[in-house]
Amino acid sequence: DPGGGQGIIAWPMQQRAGAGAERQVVGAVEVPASATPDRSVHDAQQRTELPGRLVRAEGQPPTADASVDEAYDGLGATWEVLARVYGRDSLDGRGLPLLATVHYGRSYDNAFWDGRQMVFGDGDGVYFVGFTRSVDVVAHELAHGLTQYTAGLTYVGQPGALNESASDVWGSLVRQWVRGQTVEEADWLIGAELFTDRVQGVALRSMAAPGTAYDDPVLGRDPQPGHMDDYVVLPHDADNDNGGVHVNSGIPNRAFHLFATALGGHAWERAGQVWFDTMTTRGSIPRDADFLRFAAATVTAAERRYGERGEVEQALRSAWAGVGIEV
Ligand code: ASN
Ligand code: ZN
Repeated sequence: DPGGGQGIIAWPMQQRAGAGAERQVVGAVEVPASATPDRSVHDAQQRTELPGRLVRAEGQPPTADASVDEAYDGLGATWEVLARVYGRDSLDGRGLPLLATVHYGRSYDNAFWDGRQMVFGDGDGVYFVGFTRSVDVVAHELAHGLTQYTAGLTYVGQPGALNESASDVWGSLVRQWVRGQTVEEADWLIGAELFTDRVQGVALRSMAAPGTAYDDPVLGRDPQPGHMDDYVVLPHDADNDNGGVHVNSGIPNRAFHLFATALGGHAWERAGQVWFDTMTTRGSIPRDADFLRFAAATVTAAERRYGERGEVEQALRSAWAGVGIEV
């Protein structure tokens, strides 16, 4: 395959740790309206030394480089959602500076969070374009940092798939917020801008319909299940995506989609708030939480914020049941 790894994307050799929208405030607001993010975007100039050359610091004007500006804007959108919607100042809740590097490596078909910063490849140009094109992918990588500072979910097996899914949830929420979309208007796709025309597929993943994002002679077929009956059991090693963390994430992804669409409106409001509370409340879930443990914690979070046996809890239990998890 073009990436040389298993499946559609070359996962890094060693696993790294780890306009028009209505900006409605639904959570506790702890971030002053005057606060701003602290972004810096670097250019690796096709090499792999990090962070590379600083090309755009906070407050500086757009550059002539689309990758730099897409990364800068994507970091900004993610920071805005965390701050304005959920009242959290950056990944650590204390204004952590946001670092990104673009033009990482040559024809690099991926993006990642290395435990300290986001890194984006340009894609090979044959199957993939630059990985900053999709704002949800920028937010996905940033969200790995949020998970690192909060729930700390171990990146293997079910907790790993929950870690991946949480990044897709934040990614999609940021995409929807930037576009001002309701749950019905949203496409629920991750990486919809990353494929070249040659690829038979619409995106890297679909949260609404896992397993249907692509089916291509070269890239293969989207391997994601959307129900526990189809859970993919893989060895828990790096050659097998740490037990299919990017595969089985389809199950909690679809649970979130079912939950958000049952509630209607904007997904970042009640549905997103329940996921945010679950991920960021100390002691809510252990680092090695499995799907059932996580699902139970979302119910607790929903009860705390929206009351017991209400509409939100009802929608949530039905959503989990819809993917084969009874809580
Ligand atoms: N793009 C992948 C991700 O963020 C890279 C990785 O860490 N396996 O999940
Ligand atoms: Zn990820």
